[in-house]
Amino acid sequence: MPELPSSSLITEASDMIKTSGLMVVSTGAGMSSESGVRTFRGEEGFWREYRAEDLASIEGIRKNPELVWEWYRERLKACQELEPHAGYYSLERIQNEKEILPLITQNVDGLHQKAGIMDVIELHGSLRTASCLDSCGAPGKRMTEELFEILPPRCSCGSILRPDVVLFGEQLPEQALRRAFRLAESCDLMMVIGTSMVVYPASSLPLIALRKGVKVIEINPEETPLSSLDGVLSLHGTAGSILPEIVKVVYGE
Ligand code: BJW
Repeated sequence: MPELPSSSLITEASDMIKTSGLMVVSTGAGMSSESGVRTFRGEEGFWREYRAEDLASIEGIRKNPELVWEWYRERLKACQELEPHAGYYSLERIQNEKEILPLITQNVDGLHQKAGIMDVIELHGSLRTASCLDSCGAPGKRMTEELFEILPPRCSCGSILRPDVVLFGEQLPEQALRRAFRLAESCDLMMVIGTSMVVYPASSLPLIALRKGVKVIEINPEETPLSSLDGVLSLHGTAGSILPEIVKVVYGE
């Protein structure tokens, strides 16, 4: 069993949630790790095995499209087979009990939606579709098994397809980013779960909230650049163990 933070810290976080108005949740790869999705950084992360620039960049796709598409094929297969863990259902419960609050995520795996969480703002896109690397204007294609029969998959114009995720150096989807910034500026509590806080601009969201005097609850087994900042209640542990404990205290069951 993963270690839990002291019950007084869980109570403190629960009180903050109970008394908050607009609470915003922002998640990263660590949210999915107990469902079996690999994170990017850290001991078990993808970037221990691959170079980020080889896989998560336009140059990487152009240079070795087969390698990049094999990686996405494996990830898509895993995501389709995996199920949300208890922490997702805790977030869904909080979302339903408080009011329908949007949830901001850097994840592309669709697990929040699988758990019934609504209004998910996907900052880094998703694994649902792929589109022309050369932006020919043809409609995007759904990422299904057939798409992976011949690698790399191609657009009807003959160019290579690229997954509709945000790669390094690319702009984030404008509307999603605008909504996320607006929420960071207007919320009165933010919960940040399972991100190393190193990838901009997602990493700036809690900093915006803190600058406005808003408290931030962080859930992460490791220290991050956020953990020791003033205004941050840092709960050291995993999403799958801490979130159900918080829900128990907030809703008394
Ligand atoms: C648990 C847990 C459990 C484990 N419970 N927790 C210099 C040159 C060029 C660019 C830049 C530069 N300096 C800065 C930039 C900008 C760049 C950036 O930030 N780079 C940094 C790495 C330095 N950002 C961008 O390029 C972004 N675009 C942009 O800024 O546009 C404007 C611009 C353009 C050009 C120049 C400058 C500005 C785009 C970023 C796109 C990121 N893309 C990826 C791949 C997405 C597609 C895909 O998934 O296939 O997004 S990379 C990867 O990192 C992925 C993630 O969403 C992202 C963040 O990772 P995350 O979620 O934080 O995961 P990890 O693995 O890092 O951490 C997991 C955490 O969970 C850890 O802390 C664990 O402890 C914890 N954990 N188990 C709770 N059970």
